[in-house]
Amino acid sequence: MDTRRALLDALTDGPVSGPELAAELGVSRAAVWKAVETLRDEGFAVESTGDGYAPPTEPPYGAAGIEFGLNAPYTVEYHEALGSTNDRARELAASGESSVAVVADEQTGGRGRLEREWTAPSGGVWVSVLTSPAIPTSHAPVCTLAASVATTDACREAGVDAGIKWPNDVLVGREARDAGRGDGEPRTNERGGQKLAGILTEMEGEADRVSWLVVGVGINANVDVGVLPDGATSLSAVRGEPVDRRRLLQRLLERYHELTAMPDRILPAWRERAETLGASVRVDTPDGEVCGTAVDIEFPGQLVVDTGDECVRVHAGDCEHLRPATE
Ligand code: BT5
Repeated sequence: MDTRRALLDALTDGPVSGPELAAELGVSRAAVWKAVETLRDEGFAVESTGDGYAPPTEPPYGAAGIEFGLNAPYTVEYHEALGSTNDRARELAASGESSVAVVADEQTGGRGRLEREWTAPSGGVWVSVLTSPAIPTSHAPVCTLAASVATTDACREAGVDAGIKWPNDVLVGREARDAGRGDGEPRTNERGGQKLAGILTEMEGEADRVSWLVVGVGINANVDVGVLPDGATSLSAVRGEPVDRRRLLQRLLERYHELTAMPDRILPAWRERAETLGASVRVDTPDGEVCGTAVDIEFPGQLVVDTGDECVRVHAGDCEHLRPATE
């Protein structure tokens, strides 16, 4: 492990002295000091106290701040602005890197599926996680499902009742919509069912093995709804106040790591959070339109739609909820 990351990890448990750390890591005190300076250069204001080095009270939204206290094995690469974090992650994959989360405050060329544009102004959480999972390429869609669950959970922890729309959207969920109904408080109702986040998964590999996989997640965190396309909303708009992006992103990364390490848990977790299941849907697929009731999700990610005549398995497409599930 590099000294910078070891220092960040050590600081999580409170102040640590230079000599202690040098001994623990088997590096010189000068190397420790250099790591402290590197963190300070990144805007992570390590303090020198009588008890040793202490972390800043409000870690910034940057590489060191996001890695600080992060319980997932990713190195964070942070940019103020980038074309697309997925493009940068693909570059890193080409140079043989893995377990990296590329984060940007703003994207100038954010991409959705099928080369659609993704609006990504400053204030959102725009991240691409590069990994090399030991799975066949045909299983890769399950990683998108894991990312939707992780995103939903991170949004819920931020106090917004989010739910999943197959295949890759996170919306303001059903309960938030219902809660806002008829009580003179239109904030959640008005934006209910609207898109909070989207996911773009890209990969390369041979049939029997993924060589790299990039899961790009965009969450409209602290974003003014006025700059978003119709049908979109943000966490700050729903909450009425900004969200802690650092915590949101850490939770997302931790849940994504947890779930991908235990693939058996992904589908059950997805089902519990899905807005699509039970809903009447219209899915635009490469082979035409499928209409019916979404009844289940199957490994690694196909939606089962009961058309009334038969159950059709849909592997890819754009899904519209015509009527939500009634419970
Ligand atoms: C997605 O595509 O929803 C995938 C979005 C993935 C974005 C992340 S951000 C980090 C990483 N880097 C990238 O360059 N991309 C990923 P899709 O299902 O095709 O939806 C795209 C459609 O969503 C657009 O055509 C717009 O209608 C709408 N849209 C665009 N920007 C949006 C936003 N910020 N919030 C909600 N909807 C948006």
